[in-house]
Amino acid sequence: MLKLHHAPNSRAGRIVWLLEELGLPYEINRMAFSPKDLKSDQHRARHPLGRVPVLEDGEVMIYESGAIVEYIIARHTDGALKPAVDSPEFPMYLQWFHYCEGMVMPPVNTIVVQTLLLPPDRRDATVLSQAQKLLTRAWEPVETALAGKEYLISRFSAADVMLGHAAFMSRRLGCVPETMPNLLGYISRIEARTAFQRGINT
Ligand SMILES: N[C@@H](CCC(=O)N[C@@H](CS)C(=O)NCC(=O)O)C(=O)O
Repeated sequence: MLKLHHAPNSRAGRIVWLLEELGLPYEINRMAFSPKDLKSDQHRARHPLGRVPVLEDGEVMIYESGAIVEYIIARHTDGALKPAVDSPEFPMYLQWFHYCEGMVMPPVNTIVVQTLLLPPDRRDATVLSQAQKLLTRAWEPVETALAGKEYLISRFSAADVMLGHAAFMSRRLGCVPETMPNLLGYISRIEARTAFQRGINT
């Protein structure tokens, strides 16, 4: 059975969400979001940087949330939640799927570090405000792309699992401006999905 190495309030929620959307059986190794669990020798043997998510599938051990999503779709479905390679929607599917970790999550990471993880005396207001500006700018093309659409392509897809989760996290950090109604509506639709709720509440 698929085994997900997990910590709460992390990108591991994306994988729970995907598994729930697909109705696949899985088990969870629950760890605390703390160095004691994540930086243990046992977990570093799964992920050298001691991060989550990590997926175990028999002999396979794989990390990077996007790679895990691709892996599950390729090995455990017959192409669910992904347009066919020759579909006109395939390029945009790929773009938004990778835009998540490529463009959105780097400033999100900085904001988390500068507002939650660092002790107050080590936080840097300039670094924080640069990251907030970068993140707002990164959402602008998504706001435009979502005009008149429910999801990133014409139906719910794994690109939404990636970027939708990042949008939810950004909103939680107070970094989705009220001037982006398409994105805010999109986040509400994401939040209404039962599988998503399981993903973030696991
Ligand atoms: N690009 C990686 C990022 C993995 C990552 O940074 N995960 C965070 C949780 S969202 C983590 O494990 N942080 C713990 C730490 O940095 O000690 C992915 O998408 O899986």
